[in-house]
Amino acid sequence: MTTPPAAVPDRTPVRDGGRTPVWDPDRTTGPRVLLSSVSSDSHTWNLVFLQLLLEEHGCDVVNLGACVDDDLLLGECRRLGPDLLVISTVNGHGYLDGLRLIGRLRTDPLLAGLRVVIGGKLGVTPQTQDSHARELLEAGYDVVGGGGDDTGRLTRYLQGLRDLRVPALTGGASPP
Ligand code: B12
Repeated sequence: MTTPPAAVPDRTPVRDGGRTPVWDPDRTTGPRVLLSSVSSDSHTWNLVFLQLLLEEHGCDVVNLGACVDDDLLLGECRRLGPDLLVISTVNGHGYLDGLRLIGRLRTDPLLAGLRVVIGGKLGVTPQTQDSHARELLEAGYDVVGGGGDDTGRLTRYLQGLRDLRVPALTGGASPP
């Protein structure tokens, strides 16, 4: 007799009338992460990579995609109320876009306390990566990843967010 495979929670965000996705409270189990790029950046594989990485670490991800205008991003943060916002940017303008964005987030009464991480290729030369990262941290980001594949900082930060949601019951067992 073969053992049936363990039930895997369905983490797919549901659609809100065909528009952008929303989290279904019955299916959300991990930290809710809103993933986005900045307004100038059209790269997308970075976002695909990060979505998979975040999901592998138990997060429920809504991915807004590339070239996301600041107003749209702030609106989605207010509407969805994520536990964490992750910004990915690689086109070299991330430093400037990122500074503008965090300024708006930290001065918005509803979003000032939101956890925000940014990473990717922040500027156009590797030499300025560290100074850009310092400035972004001082401007209000909680974590800044930079210099290419710097996902370790993000995954270490995620460890601390693990307990933000109650784990879903996947079997028939009663809770103790
Ligand atoms: C494919 C590509 C494109 C495609 C994108 C197609 C698509 N659908 O995505 C096209 C042709 C459209 C494109 C356009 C441009 N591109 Co381009 N592109 C690339 C290329 C070759 C690969 C990018 C990629 O897909 N990588 C795969 C993903 C998985 O890796 P990644 O993006 O590097 O992300 C990793 C890390 O950065 C990190 N990371 C990313 N985000 C985050 C976030 C956090 C929080 C953390 C912790 C880590 C993290 O983790 C990821 C995995 O390791 C790179 C060069 C290269 N080899 O990297 C140039 C590159 C990114 N492009 C570049 C440029 C300049 C442009 C253009 C401005 C060119 C132009 N003059 O028009 C435009 C951008 C237009 C715009 N408005 O943004 C530059 C950026 C320069 C810089 N930052 O120093 C690069 C580096 C090429 C170069 N060496 O000059 N590009």
